[in-house]
Amino acid sequence: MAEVKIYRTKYCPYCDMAERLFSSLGVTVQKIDVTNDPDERARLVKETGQRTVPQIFIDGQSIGGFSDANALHMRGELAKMLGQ
Ligand SMILES: N[C@@H](CCC(=O)N[C@@H](CS)C(=O)NCC(=O)O)C(=O)O
Repeated sequence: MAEVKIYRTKYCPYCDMAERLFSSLGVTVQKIDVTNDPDERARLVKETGQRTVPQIFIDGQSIGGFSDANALHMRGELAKMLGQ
């Protein structure tokens, strides 16, 4: 099973939707709350080029936010990335 990490903030509807999406696929995700961690947020911006949360990684590879993950899911590509 692939390792999924979701960087999120405390009050974040898109983060909640991302967690629900992976949960619906039976995947346990590692949640990293960066609400009070500006250094980690800055590192994420540098790594992903995106300023929003969630930022989702599958086996260390950035796949973007919820809408990106959902688009992969709709195209049937997310399950493959998850090794399902
Ligand atoms: N298209 C993005 C939208 C994400 C988004 O707008 N997230 C909000 C929080 S729910 C955000 O990061 N707002 C800017 C901020 O908190 O700095 C996605 O689907 O992940």
